[in-house]
Amino acid sequence: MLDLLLHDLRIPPLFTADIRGVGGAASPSIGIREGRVDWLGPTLGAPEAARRESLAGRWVTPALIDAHTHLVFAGDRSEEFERRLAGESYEEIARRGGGIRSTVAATRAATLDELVEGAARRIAVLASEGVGTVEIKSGYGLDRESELRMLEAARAAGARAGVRVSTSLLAAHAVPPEYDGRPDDYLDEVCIPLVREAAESGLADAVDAFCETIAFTPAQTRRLFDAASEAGLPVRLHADQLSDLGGAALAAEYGALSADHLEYTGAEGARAMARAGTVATLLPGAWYTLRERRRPPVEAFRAAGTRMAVATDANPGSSPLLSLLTAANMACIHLGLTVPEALEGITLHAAAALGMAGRIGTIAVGAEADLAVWEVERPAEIIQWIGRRPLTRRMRAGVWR
Ligand code: DI6
Ligand code: FE
Repeated sequence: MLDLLLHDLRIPPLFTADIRGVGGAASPSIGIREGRVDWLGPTLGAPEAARRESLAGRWVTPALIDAHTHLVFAGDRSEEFERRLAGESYEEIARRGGGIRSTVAATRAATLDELVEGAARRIAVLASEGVGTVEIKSGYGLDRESELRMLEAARAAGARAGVRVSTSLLAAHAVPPEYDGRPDDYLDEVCIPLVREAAESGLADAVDAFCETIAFTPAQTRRLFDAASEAGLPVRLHADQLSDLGGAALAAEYGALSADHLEYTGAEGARAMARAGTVATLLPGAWYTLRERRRPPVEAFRAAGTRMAVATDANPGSSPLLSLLTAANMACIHLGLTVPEALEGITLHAAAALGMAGRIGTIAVGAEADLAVWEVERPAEIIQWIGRRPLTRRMRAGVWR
């Protein structure tokens, strides 16, 4: 017997393709048991349920997934925002000790409680738009204690906000001041031991790095990824954001879950990612905020069959964006995605980017009952509008939030 049967609802074809009887069914319904989707099919002939609920003909999608954020941090970077408006570049500010490093100083000084509080508030904003799962990175601690505190804060903030959290250890985000000019020592003494510790404690679900001229070289990234492989943690990479260092191909070589940003990635990198099953996570919020010109090679991803996700990259510097729907809209307007591609990018493919395909980001038997219900005539309206908030309800593991 089902716990709950949701009926009188519509499911976009994108999410019913593999489900026999639902795509074509005039009146599909979703059966839920113990927090998971247990049954899908036409309402007529549905199994018995303890409770039945009509959704009054509304559209239902999987709850949305934001597969790349830096939501745990302290401090404020609005002064940097103004400096960039006055003409200074992101790289110049970073080289002068601002940027990521200024958030590091504030984050190191913050308590666990302060970090949880701030992150939970930001997660709640994403959730109010229909987000049910968020990836959160460390990377503003850059020492053992502060990085672990960030990961702990990410988990606690998710629990407080009622959202699933997937964590990534991003100790290799920047070189901290005490290791100035000694990035390899920082890797050997802090990042690599942390990979092992985060794997053993279960605090990190993956390892991430910033492979860039202002951060870590491909050779340093490889050393970190070798440690991750040894520790049994999957990897993802901030790749080819500001220059082409071959980051996409490097990520693919390590079977990365995702490579993210990718503005400078070429067709060869796109093909390597497709072969490895590495998801291309597009981050139009950073592209917009930094006024980038160069666009990620969406055509090449399509041609190669590289799956594309869309995420906010929410952070206090390069992407102060707490709206996944706005990111999806920007991915269409600025980067050239179609509406179905954008919808897949914040559900199915975002789940793949987290190594959780089949479990979230889909409406399928066996998947978590993480759902979003929308007040729109057509699903495309979810992506079309900015600031409209078309969500009416969100369900997590079978419970309305
Ligand atoms: N790329 C980004 O977009 C963020 N980190 C990264 O490696 C920016 C983080 C920040 O500016 O604070
Ligand atoms: Fe990022």
